[in-house]
Amino acid sequence: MQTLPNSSETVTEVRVEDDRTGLSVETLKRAFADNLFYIQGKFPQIASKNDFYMALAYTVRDRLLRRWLNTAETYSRNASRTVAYLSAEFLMGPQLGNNLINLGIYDQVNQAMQELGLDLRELLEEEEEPGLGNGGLGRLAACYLDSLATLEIPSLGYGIRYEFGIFDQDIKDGWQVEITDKWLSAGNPWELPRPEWSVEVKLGGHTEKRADEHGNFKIYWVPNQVVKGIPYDTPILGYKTNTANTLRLWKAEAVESFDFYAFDSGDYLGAVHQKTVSENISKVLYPNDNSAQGKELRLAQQIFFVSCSLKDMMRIMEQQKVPLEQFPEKFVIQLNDTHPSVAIPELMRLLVDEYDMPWEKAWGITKQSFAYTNHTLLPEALERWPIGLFGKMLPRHLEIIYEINKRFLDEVRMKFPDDTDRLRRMSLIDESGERYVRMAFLACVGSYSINGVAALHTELLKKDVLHDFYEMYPEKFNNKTNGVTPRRFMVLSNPRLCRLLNSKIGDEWIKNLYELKKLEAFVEDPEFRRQWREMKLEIKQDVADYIKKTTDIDVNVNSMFDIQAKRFHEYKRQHLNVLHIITLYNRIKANPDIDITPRTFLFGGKAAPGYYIAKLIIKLINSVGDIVNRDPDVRDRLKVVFLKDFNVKFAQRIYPSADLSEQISTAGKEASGTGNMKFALNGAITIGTLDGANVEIREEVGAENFFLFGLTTEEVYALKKEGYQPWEYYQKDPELKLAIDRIASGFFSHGDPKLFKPLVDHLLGNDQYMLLADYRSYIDTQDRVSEAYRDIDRWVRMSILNVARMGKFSSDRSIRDYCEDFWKVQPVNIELKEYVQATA
Ligand code: B1N
Repeated sequence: MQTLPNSSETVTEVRVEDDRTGLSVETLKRAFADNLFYIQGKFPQIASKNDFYMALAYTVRDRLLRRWLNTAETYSRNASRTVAYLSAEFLMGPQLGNNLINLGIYDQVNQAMQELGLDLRELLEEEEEPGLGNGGLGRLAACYLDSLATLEIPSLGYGIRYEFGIFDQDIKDGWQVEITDKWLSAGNPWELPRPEWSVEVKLGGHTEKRADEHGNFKIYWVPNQVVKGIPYDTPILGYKTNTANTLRLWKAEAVESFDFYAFDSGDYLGAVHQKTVSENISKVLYPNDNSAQGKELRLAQQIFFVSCSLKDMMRIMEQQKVPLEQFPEKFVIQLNDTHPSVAIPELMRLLVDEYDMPWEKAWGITKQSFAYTNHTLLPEALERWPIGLFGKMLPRHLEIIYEINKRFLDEVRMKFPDDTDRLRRMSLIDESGERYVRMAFLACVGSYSINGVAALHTELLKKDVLHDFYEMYPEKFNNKTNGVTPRRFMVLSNPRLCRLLNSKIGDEWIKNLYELKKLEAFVEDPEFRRQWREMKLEIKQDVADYIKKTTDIDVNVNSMFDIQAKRFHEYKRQHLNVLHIITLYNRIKANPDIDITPRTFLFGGKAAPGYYIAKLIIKLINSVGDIVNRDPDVRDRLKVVFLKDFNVKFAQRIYPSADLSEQISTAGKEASGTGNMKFALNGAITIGTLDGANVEIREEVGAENFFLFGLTTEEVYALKKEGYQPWEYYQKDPELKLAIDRIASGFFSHGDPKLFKPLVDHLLGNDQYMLLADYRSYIDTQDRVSEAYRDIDRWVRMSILNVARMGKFSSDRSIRDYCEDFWKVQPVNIELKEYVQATA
């Protein structure tokens, strides 16, 4: 017990160090035992693994809370300018390990658990991850929250607390089977509900023009449904800072848990039904990556979380006594794609209808508050809402969009007189057939900044999808190449690599990833290369053990681990990878003694449940694996493994083990990619097209350390234009022909030629993603990869240089760029205060 300077005789003051804040092994052990007893209500002999996990999670949460409250108090006192990151998805992954790293107490906790006879790794495994996202877009939001906190930037993540996140994937008979993700069933120790900050959101109904009490005509929205949003807060701690920001996710509930009126009138079931309808809004994440569904419930989700978030920002301003006019000074709202873009008309509605602000003033505030990130060029992923559906759910917002559009088209007319075709092209309403609201265009008009997520992607936005908007507002366009957090994807996931790095260059790189450059000095050191090689082998052995345990397949750790792990989509071309596997297999069948570099092909990833061809590609991989893995001619030189249920937890396990990273999308289709960065940061060499951030990765690591193949974006466009004939490639290339014939003949489907026919027809028919055009270049490049891998010392050099030169791809760099370029927000230092309790 420590006495403080001002303590008197009668009052003993104790530091609240102790069990809720202390970081020593002894204190951690005591706190853990205490939480097991008082929160889980268990004694060790009867505690389950989940009880132990929960006790540890609460022990860690206690240590976050002091930083969290200090941070909130500081922001509130300073009324700090704040980034509000609006995203329909936050793919956070497990929280415990990351919080241990960021608190800097991983080793202490590890020891504490050991001394209690528990295994920290097992407890980490116990956590059910919050999978509230599909893939790259949702994971990017999570990496950005980590970097925002690490850089001490005041920020709030706003999203939806889906009861069911992305489905769990099982594989039955080679096919994907979806299982609902009940991530909340064992309780979530990381969140705090804040019912006192609940808000109401209106839906449906109609609008009316009526005189107010002063006789002025106003528009009133008469909704036919009201739902309540309840915020659930999760602390987001920065790496070795005191900053703990907030992720605020909204859960939907019925306004009255029981509708007494309906009950009185006898409509008991109707009343209960209304409750179900409300709760459905935050029930489940839409499981589509890179495709828009146009479903009513999805629009309800969007307006729901957006309206809750904007009202929450207004509450914060009121609490901090910041006048509403200063909205753009207090907040910058980053729109993570168009999913939250209905925020633009919603902010207008709040200002004009609810705060009686004149239109011009409200519009001035709105367009200074929003910044829009586009994440895709795929036409099927660009959101557009049928006018009928939109107006039925959001009648007032539709009127507001019409008004925005009218004024916007006047502006266009002014800048480009007598250009009616341009007006038609740029209108926020697509009138070419059934009428739609074009959300990307709305986001462009309502934002002061528009960015793509990799240099090439931004150029293509300017040239193509948003070309007219670029001509209209060139000053709004800018690039922000994606990044990933080295805390989760190196420190936490790859301790062996980190130990080796730290032994050579210290640990500054964790906060300043460009420090990795210092590794280059060691690339000529044979002892270092030996250590590097040994490290990789150990990691591969772990993964091999895992594969054996989960699939019963034996893999050779000296074979090249060739990995493609990402969502399944035709444009990502997992089936091009399969064509390579089949080609190697065919070479072995033609000449069983052929000298081939042994490879283990690993696949992981989910397909959208309604995406038939993507699911068929999963089935194809498993079918090819069944043949290749069992064929005695192969003599274990090739193995094909599909690892089910690729999620964040699993990704962390798999990235470190890769020798080769497959980034093989059709040029011009992958906006950025972030898996490409995670692999390279863990020492994999990339085989890839000039697509997304691959272009910049290659620039950084050097062309000699990157395996490039395939058509460029321009070549793709040109070939499409001149009339691409996949059939000709098939006819001209015997290896290609044989590979496709093998699939078509039923060789991999127990003689059934029908099973994979839809896939074969796609390829030989129009081959939208140009696999056949890129096949030869891919195969030849893979042959060079195989050659390179035989010179393992050369390979290790390439691996080291990849890691050394990947500094650019930290999400810290991305976030710094956002801050300096257009968020214009400064770090705020958080002092860690000793909370002092006086006891008599
Ligand atoms: O966003 C990532 C990029 O690295 C990827 O290249 C890109 O494909 C991905 C609708 C999306 N773009 N669009 C989506 C997700 C869900 C949905 O309902 C679209 N995901 C991306 C991060 O920038």
